[in-house]
Amino acid sequence: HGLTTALPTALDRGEFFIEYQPLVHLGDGSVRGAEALVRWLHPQHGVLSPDRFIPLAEHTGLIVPLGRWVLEQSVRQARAWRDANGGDALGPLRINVNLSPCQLTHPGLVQDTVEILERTGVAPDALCLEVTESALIGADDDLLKPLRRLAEMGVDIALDDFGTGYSNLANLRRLPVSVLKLDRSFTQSMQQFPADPVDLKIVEGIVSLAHSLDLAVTVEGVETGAQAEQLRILGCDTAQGWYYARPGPPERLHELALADA
Ligand code: G
Ligand code: G
Ligand code: MN
Ligand code: NA
Repeated sequence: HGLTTALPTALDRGEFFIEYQPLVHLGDGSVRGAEALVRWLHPQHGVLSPDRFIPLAEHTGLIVPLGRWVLEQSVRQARAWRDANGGDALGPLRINVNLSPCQLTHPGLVQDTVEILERTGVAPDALCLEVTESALIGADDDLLKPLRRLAEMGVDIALDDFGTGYSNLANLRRLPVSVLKLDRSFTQSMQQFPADPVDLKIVEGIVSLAHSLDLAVTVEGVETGAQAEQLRILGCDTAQGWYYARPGPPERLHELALADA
C-alpha cells in the first residue's frame, strides 16, 4: 500500500529524523547518554513511529541504508554534544543505536561502523549497539563474528528487550554483550508497591547474574519515581523512561545533561 511505495525514496527525500531519549545513572541521576530512535515524517501521514515502518524496511532491504544513516547521524550527534561540552568536560555522552537482525547479516556492518567512528572522531567506547535478545537466539558463529569484532574494538553491545521469553541465561556467556536492557515488562511490574515478590526475585537474580558476568543492567520504561527507586535498590545501573524524559530533539538531551552537571 501507500507506505510501501513511499518508503524506498523516503531516505533520499530526507524524511527520516532521529529523537534521543536519555539514559540516566540510577545511583546519582546523571545523564550518561541517549538512545537514538528513528521517526519518519511522512508527507501525508505525519510522524510515523518505527513500529510502522521498520518491519517494512526490513522486508524491502531498505533497513541496511536506513540503519547506516541512523548510525552515522547518531554518532555525529554524539560528537556534536562532545564539542558543545568543551571536549568531555561533563563526561562523555554515550550513544545507543538499534541494529536490526538484517544489519547483523549484512557484510558491511563492521567496516561501515569503523568508517563512521573514524570520520567523526568518536571513540568506539562511546557507542553502544542494541540487538534484541530474539535476534541472537541460536545465533551461530558467523552471525556473532561481526559483533565480536566490534566488541573487541571497544563498542558496547547491548541485549535489548532482555527477559521476554527466550532467555537462555547460560547462552549469555558466549555472546559478546556487555549490557543487558531489561524489558519494560519488568519495570511495569514494579508499579505496585510492594512489587510482586516473584518479579522482585527474578530481577534480583538477573542483576546478580549480569554483574557476576561483568554486564551492566539498563532498565527501560521507567515512568515513576517509585519504579526508579525500586530498580535502584535491586542494583540496576542505568534507566530510561518517561519519568526522566520522552524521546526528543538532540538539543533537549544536551539541556538535560547540562542541567544536572
Ligand atoms: O520509541 P519507539 O516507538 O521509537 O521505538 C519503537 C521500536 O522501534 C523500538 O523497539 C526500537 O528498538 C525500534 N527502533 C527505533 N529506532 C530504530 C532504528 O534506528 N533501527 C531499528 N532497527 N529499530 C529501531
Ligand atoms: O528499543 P526499544 O524497543 O527498547 O525502544 C524503546 C521503546 O520504548 C520506544 O518505543 C520508546 O518510545 C518506548 N519508551 C521509552 N520510554 C518509555 C516509557 O517510560 N514507557 C513506555 N510505555 N514506553 C517507553
Ligand atoms: Mn532499544
Ligand atoms: Na527495548
